[in-house]
Amino acid sequence: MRIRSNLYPNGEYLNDFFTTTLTTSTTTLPPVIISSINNPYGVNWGVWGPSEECDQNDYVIGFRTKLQPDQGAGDDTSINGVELICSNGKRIKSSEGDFGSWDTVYRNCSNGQKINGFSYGIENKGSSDDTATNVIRLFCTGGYNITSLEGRWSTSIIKMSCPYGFIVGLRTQVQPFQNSADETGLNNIEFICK
Ligand SMILES: [Ca+2]
Ligand SMILES: [Ca+2]
Repeated sequence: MRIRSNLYPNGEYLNDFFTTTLTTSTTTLPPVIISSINNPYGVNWGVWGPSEECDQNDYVIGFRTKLQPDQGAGDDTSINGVELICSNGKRIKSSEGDFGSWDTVYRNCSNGQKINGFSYGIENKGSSDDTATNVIRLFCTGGYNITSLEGRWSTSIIKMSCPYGFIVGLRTQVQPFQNSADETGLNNIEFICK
């Protein structure tokens, strides 16, 4: 509070000589990884691909999945890949399995909403034809999910949300080609929140 002092009859005030510039410091929180790796079945076949991120200050606005359709009596793998689209149009993905095909379109949140979580559906281990990941859905900040191609053998669904920030990148774990043994394609996924 500025107090006019009688000691300065010309209206001068001591603080006038010490101009302070307030700097608003922005607290940068560290990135957080949210991952399916601690899934209840211990589904964990394969190796992790590279971590991929949107450009600085961009964020994910949509995605699509790569799905092998139901092979009937043949060996199934269900989801084989996930590709994200960033707010500047850049597309990012980590490793992908060999089977199936990509959704023909990207599934985006409406009105440029950001994404702050995912759900992950997996099949329990132990059948002679395991498939691992069957469902990946993303949560838009408006409170609804976006979906792409999905398999039908999920026996458990996990939901995970960013503790703060929004999804800006990913990494996927994919089982390498087994050469006609029981293939599973994509096993786990992690997202980077910033
Ligand atoms: Ca099958
Ligand atoms: Ca299989």
